[in-house]
Amino acid sequence: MTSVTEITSTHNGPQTGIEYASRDEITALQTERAKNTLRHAYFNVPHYRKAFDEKGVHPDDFRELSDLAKFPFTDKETLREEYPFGMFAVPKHQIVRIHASSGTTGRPTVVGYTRRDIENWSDLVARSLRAGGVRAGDKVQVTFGYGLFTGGLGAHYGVEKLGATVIPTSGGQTERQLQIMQDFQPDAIMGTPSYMLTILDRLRAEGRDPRDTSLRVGVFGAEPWTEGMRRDLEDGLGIDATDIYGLSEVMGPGVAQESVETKDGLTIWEDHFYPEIVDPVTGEPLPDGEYGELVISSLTKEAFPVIRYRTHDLTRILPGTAFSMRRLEKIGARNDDMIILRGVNCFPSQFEEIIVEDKNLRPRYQCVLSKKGRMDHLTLVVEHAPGRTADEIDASRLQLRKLIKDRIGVSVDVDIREQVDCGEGKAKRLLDNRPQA
Ligand code: DLL
Repeated sequence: MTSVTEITSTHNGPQTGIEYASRDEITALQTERAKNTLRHAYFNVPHYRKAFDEKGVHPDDFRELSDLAKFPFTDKETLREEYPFGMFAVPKHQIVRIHASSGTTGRPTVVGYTRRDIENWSDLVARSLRAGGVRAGDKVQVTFGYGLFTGGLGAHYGVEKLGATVIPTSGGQTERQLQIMQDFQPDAIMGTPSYMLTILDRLRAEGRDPRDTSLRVGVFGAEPWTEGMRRDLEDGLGIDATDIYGLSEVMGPGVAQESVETKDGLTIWEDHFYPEIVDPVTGEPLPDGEYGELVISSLTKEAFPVIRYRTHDLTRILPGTAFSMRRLEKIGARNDDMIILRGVNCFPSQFEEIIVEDKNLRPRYQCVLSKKGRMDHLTLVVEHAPGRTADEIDASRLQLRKLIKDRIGVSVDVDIREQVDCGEGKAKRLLDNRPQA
């Protein structure tokens, strides 16, 4: 058997152009790598052995990619049960880095990386940045948080790998970010789109023209954002803005990235990840083009292989355009962010799409869930643009309520304020104030 280490090594070093390979080549590579990963997981992680055995499947049952559907899913719950290191597939001394998810609910999930995992991750972030229009020699300000969160360090190593200069400002301290931006003249910036909006608004508040910065491109992700938000950032800052996707359990940023040329969804780097879309309720695999929950299997990871990981992210798979690898449609929602109001399912990003149409409002908002009697009730708290009159704000409140009713079919209260604090990292869009059952 070829070891995972050997097959990984064929794609280290300079770009081989795999992202332009033929579908047949990609399929052959994925098949070989999936087979190795299944064996690696089965023979080195007790959880996978047990889960495969219970389902009556063995890595030898895998012959082609569609066979993957016979294997059990992995979910966050499993990773939590194995806290902290139970899912690691290599001896402890081979782990060179540990990251963890924030763990706002329950225990965090912990992921480990070997030296080669870090190399692959850096390569993929470098590839993502190149697709997003960043070039060797550029200076890149990284405003993702540094620490256990994968955003900061993941981006950092990718920038260096690309041959660009990293400016590791991490998140927050907006005044300082602006100062550094002015003094160091970065060509590109990375961060959450909601934090970039904070930077944009602060530039305006200081009377500076945000289109006059040195920035040429922005690569934003770690949370859902709409086309309207893209327009706001691109027009406001005079930059090209693209979307980067990833999740700590699967690697971190750089699992998928949008091309600056096409801006039509995110190419998933299929030489390292195998995507599936499944029905979120039944778990049945769905064909390309249909909406459902994204499930990802890693194909080269050594320390922390993941088999059919349920991301809870809702999207669909589309054919390649800028690259031969397939795309994910921009991820608008997670199924656990779904709000059900009198039987109507809705997501925070649907409200964002309407908010960005109104020049009196800023896409800084929160959905606050409460109870009115026995019914769930939603108040949409939104920030208004500076200097708006009481009449303008009133008109926007009525208009927003009406558009939400007309387009989404739900009645909500709208509360427009001068400031809405959504945090400096990932924006917290949903606040559940309902009494616990
Ligand atoms: O957010 C990794 C990351 C860092 C991605 C920086 C991109 C940039 P986690 O904290 O584990 O990892 O959160 C992963 O964030 O399942 C999605 O729900 C959401 N998410 C990440 N990127 C996007 C995106 C990082 N581009 C979870 N669009 C994922 C929409 C995103 N949602």
